[in-house]
Amino acid sequence: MSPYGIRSPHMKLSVPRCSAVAAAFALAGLLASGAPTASAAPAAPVSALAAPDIPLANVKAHLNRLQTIATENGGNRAHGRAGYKASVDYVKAQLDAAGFTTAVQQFSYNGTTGYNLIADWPGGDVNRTVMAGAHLDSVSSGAGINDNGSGSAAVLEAALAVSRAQLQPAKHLRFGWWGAEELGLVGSKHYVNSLPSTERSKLSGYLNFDMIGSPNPGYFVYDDDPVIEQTFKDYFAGLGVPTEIETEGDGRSDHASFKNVGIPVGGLFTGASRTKTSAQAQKWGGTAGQAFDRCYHSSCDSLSNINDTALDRNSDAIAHALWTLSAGTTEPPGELYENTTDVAIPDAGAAVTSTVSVTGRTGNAPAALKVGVDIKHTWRGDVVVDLIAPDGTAYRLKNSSGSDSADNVITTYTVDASSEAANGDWKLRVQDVARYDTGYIDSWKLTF
Ligand code: DTR
Ligand code: CA
Ligand code: ZN
Ligand code: ZN
Repeated sequence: MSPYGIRSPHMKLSVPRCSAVAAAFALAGLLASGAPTASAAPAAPVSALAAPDIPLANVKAHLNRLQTIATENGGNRAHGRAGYKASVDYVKAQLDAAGFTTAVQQFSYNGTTGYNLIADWPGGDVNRTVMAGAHLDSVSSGAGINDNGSGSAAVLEAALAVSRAQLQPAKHLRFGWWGAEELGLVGSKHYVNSLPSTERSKLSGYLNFDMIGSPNPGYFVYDDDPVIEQTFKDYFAGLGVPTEIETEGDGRSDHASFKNVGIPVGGLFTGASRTKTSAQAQKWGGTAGQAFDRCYHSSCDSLSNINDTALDRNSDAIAHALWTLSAGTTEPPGELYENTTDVAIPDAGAAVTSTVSVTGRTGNAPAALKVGVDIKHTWRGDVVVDLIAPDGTAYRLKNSSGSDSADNVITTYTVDASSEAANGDWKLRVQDVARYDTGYIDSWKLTF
C-alpha cells in the first residue's frame, strides 16, 4: 500500500527555511551596495521571494463580470444553469490568455452536466503540486457574489499574478474551480475520485477559498494541515489582524473532498450565517449580534454583499501562501538511506536482497535517484544487480558478463524513479549467475 494513498495525519506540507529569502534579500542588498561579493550565494528561487500585492480592483472586476453573468442568465450561476457555464467560460478565457494549461472536466449530477475548470501553471515539480481552488457555482436564489464569487475571483487573480510574475516555483502550481459545491461538494468529489492514486500522491496540499469577502467579516483559518495553517496565520499576523480557527468548516466545503483522501488541506473563510460575537466585533470591527453574511444563500448575495478590506486581505493572503508553499522543500537535499549489513551472495545460486526503508518524505522519488552499491565479489561478471522499488518494480542496474573479470562492484547508478512513491521498503537484489567466485553485499545506499 502506498503510504501516499492514505496519508497519515502527521504528513505535512514543507516550506523553505526563511534563509532562502534572507539570502536573496542579502544578496540583492550586497549587489546593490556594489560591495565585492566573495562568491554570489545561489540565487534563491524566485518564488521564495515575497508575493506581489493582489490588486483589489482586479478582483472586483471579476466579481462585476460574475454579477453581469448572473443578471444576464436568470439571476444566478447555479449548477445546470446557463449562468454557471458562462462563469466557467469567463474564468477559462482569462487563464488561457495568461498562459495556463486549462481543462474543463465534465460530470453529471441531477441529470444535468456539471463542469470543473482545472488550470496548470507550466513548470515546477509535478510530483509536488500545490493546488488552490474555489467553487464557482452559486445557489439558485442569487448571483453568489460572496458565496463564492469572492473565492473564485481571488483565486483567479492570484493565478493571473503568477502569470504576470512569470513565477518559476520549485513545486508545480494547479488551480481548480469547482461545480455543484452547493449540492454537496459534487464537482470537487468528482475531481478527486477521478484522480488515480499516483496523481493524488503528487498533491502536496490543497488550499480552499469559499466565502472570503463576507460583509461583516471574521478572519478564520482552517485548522487542518499545520504548515498551511501557519502560513496563513503568519500572513495575518504581519498585518496585525488576529485570526480564529475555522470551527464549522469540516466537511462544509471542497477541501473536504481532498482531506478525505489524505491530502493536506487549508484555507480561509470570513463567515456565513453564524452571528458575530461581541468579542469578535471588538477585534475585527463590524457588527456584533449580526451574521457574518446576512445574505448567505439569498438573492441579496450580490455586488454590494462584499467587504472590500476582507476581500483584499484574503486575496493577498492567497498569493502569500502560493508563493511560500510552492517555493520548495525543507527536505534536506541529498538525504541518504543506507544499509551496511553484509549479505552473502551464494555462488551460482538464488538472488539475495538488502533493504532500506524510506519514510517521512513527500511525493515520489526523484528522476535522478542515486543508488550507491558496494559489492565485494571476485570476477564481478558473475553478478546481476537490480533495484526493487517499494511497489515491486525492478530497475536493472547491472547485467552479468562473461568477460568482466575485475573484482567488486563499487559504483553509483542513477535511476529515474519519478513514477515511484518515495516512501517504502526499497531493495537491492543481487544474484551470482555463474559458478566459482563468490562475494557479498557490503553496503548500499539511496540518495534522494
Ligand atoms: N458550505 C459553504 C459555506 C460554508 C459554511 N461553513 C463553511 C466553512 C468553511 C468554508 C465554507 C463554509 C457554502 O455554502 O458554499
Ligand atoms: Ca491587495
Ligand atoms: Zn453556499
Ligand atoms: Zn460556498
